[in-house]
Amino acid sequence: MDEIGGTPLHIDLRRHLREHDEDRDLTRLICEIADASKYIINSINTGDLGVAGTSNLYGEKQLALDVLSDRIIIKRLMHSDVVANIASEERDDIVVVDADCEEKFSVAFDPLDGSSLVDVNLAVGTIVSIYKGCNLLQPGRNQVAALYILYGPRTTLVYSTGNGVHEFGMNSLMEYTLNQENIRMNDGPAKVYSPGGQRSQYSLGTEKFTQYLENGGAKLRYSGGFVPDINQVLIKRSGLFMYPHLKNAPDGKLRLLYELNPMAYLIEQAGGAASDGRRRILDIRPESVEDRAPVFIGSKEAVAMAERCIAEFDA
Ligand code: FDP
Repeated sequence: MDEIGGTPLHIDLRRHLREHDEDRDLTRLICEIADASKYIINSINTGDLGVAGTSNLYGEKQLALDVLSDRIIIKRLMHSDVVANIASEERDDIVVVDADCEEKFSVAFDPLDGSSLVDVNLAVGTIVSIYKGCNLLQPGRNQVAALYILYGPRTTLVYSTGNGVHEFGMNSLMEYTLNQENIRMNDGPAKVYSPGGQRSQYSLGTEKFTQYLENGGAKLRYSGGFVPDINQVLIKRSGLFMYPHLKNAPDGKLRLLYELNPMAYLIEQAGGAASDGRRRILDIRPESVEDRAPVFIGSKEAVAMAERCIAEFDA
């Protein structure tokens, strides 16, 4: 951070993107999403928490806040002039903004992940995945950027465009200023773990892996929200989140396009790993926007051990 006369000159998100020579349109797109988050925060703080009366593709009840957050982001994306196709976890169909798409970006996003936590006032977040061109159904390794915004006691934004992972905090003027750049995860065993799903439904491989984590001294720290749980792994530089394949849900719960790909991109950029238990998340080719996959994500060592346990016990 620059110093002028001893006063730190904070680097805001736009300046950070510019200084990293990011494509002008990509800078614009990321800043539009950052701007949209200000309205989402306002809605979280003041909005209607009641059920909207509609359900999404997966038959889940939508809270009014999900619908609102989706509309806020879609509107910004549609008017950004740099977006071709949009997939939102809250919509059944892809929104085509511009058929002339080669030079534009396509965006998949979960406007308010962890919405079942809204009524109990726990942390929730927005997750965004960005591709160049029109195609949203391609392996996550082709993403050109990913980011999440965590609405916790503080609001933070974490992004990567393939040149490291950077964290920003929202200040009192509602600007995102740099907290830390080039976040790198530590080598070594996971210090915390966040296990999604019911343990009675775990496969033998996942059960053995859980025992390995516990015997290694990892502490259970599960918030119930994917964004805060991943943020914990990243900011603590160590840890493991899983939502594994379950006996009653072989594909787990989380969605590849909206949740797993962007988080896998960010965690890999920070030196971690993400696997469905057998393959790298970013190598999975999605067949539809609804695809789900099991996930083991975080410290490399722990993810490798999860794969070993699954190969040995879940054959
Ligand atoms: P939610 O249903 O509240 O939106 O994929 C969404 C998610 O929350 C994640 O944020 C969270 O990690 C997971 O589901 C929690 O699932 P369980 O309800 O099965 O614990």
